[in-house]
Amino acid sequence: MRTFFATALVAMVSVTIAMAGEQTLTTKAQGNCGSCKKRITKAAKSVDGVTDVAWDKSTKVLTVKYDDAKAKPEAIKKAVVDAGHDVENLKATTEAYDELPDCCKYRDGDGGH
Ligand SMILES: [Cu+2]
Repeated sequence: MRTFFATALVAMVSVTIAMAGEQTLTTKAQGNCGSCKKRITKAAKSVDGVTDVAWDKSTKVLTVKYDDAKAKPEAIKKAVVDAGHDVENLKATTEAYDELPDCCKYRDGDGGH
């Protein structure tokens, strides 16, 4: 019985270690269309340690899986903001925003769709 518990404990600890590195960041990123999606995804993926990125055009929800030993949520958000897309609590600079094609301008009063 003692061996069983020891084995179970070792198994649990191993699983915890294996999962420790992977984190999920969920935030919102502003955008309109398929090219926004590409741009946002590409920006987030450019951060070292990011393993998976998903962005939903209609809900604006950005989900990023990353290895927290390499990537930090702030760095991921900054990469997206630098590409011109506002995220929760962080705005793109006017310069970065102005770089966006007209169809991708998501701020009010900028035309867009
Ligand atoms: Cu767009």
